[in-house]
Amino acid sequence: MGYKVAVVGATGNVGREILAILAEREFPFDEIAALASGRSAGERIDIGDSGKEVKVRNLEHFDFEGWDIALFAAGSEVSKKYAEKAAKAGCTVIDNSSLFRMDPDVPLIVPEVNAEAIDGYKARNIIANPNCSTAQMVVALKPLHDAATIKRVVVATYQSVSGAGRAAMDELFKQSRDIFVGDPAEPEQFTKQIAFNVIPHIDDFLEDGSTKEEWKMVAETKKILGSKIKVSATCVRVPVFVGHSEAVNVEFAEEISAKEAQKILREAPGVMLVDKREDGGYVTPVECVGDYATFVSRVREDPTVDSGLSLWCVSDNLRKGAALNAVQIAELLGRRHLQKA
Ligand code: 11C
Repeated sequence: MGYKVAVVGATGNVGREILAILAEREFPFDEIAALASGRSAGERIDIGDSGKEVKVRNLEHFDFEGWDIALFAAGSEVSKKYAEKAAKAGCTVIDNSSLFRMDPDVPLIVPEVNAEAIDGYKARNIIANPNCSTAQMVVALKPLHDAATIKRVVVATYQSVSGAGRAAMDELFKQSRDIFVGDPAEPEQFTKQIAFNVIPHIDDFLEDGSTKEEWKMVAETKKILGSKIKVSATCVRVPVFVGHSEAVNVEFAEEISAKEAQKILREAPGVMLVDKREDGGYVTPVECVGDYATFVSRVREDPTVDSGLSLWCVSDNLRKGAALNAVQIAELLGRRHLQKA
């Protein structure tokens, strides 16, 4: 007997990846409900490359009772309206939005990093998935934190447009073409031209001059790795379709050399170290698309502090940053709490 799994936002970037990954990883489901707004209801949608498809159902009229797990990937507004309803009906919610992440009664989980924290999910029957930029960074940092205790992280991100949704991907495509052929290219999804440019602004501005995306990286990293870690983040949108990159500088309490860090990262769960210190001996976003790993490259000592390292990490933001992590949470939930005979 398998699980009855609902995917909310099934027609979006992350929803489609969730369906693909459920199939790829042979998640033991008996039935999948692909849920979306009334506009998409009735369409047929592929369950990845499995050869199976499912009819999209209208979320508004869906009854979550009798369903085991709901993976929400339709943004905070939809989660606000339906996640608690699903959780109260007995269906455990794994939510991709930022809505519940900082709720003390909702575990924020990256399975390679803080699997044990999932045990607190029963308070609300909801588990939160972190922001994509946070997820890949904590996968890379956790084994180094265990080895030498991280004091401070300074990170600059290079985030792909897929993080902003399908319309943002279309805008990068269309704008690139328009600029190439000399047509006017007005920004719609972004505040400035994204093609052949970079934009140091993701999500809303906060009073202190940082953005909400930067705040998420700070607050979520503390919740997952420990509140003593100081984080300073600058989040930047770049003209890449899929794959977020991060330049990370880390200061440690104890000594750790680049060689030791490479050895640790080579063995770390969820990490793929590609660090050849030669032309092309590092990973770029186009190479990580469709993969599960967080790729780490360019590990080197930072001589400006007592014990510091700099590194580069790259991951598929729609996978480890969202859909894959959500499915891994569902697998963890199944192993620890929702066993099926
Ligand atoms: C982006 N990281 O790249 C965002 C997308 O809090 O889950 C995910 C936003 C979130 O635009």
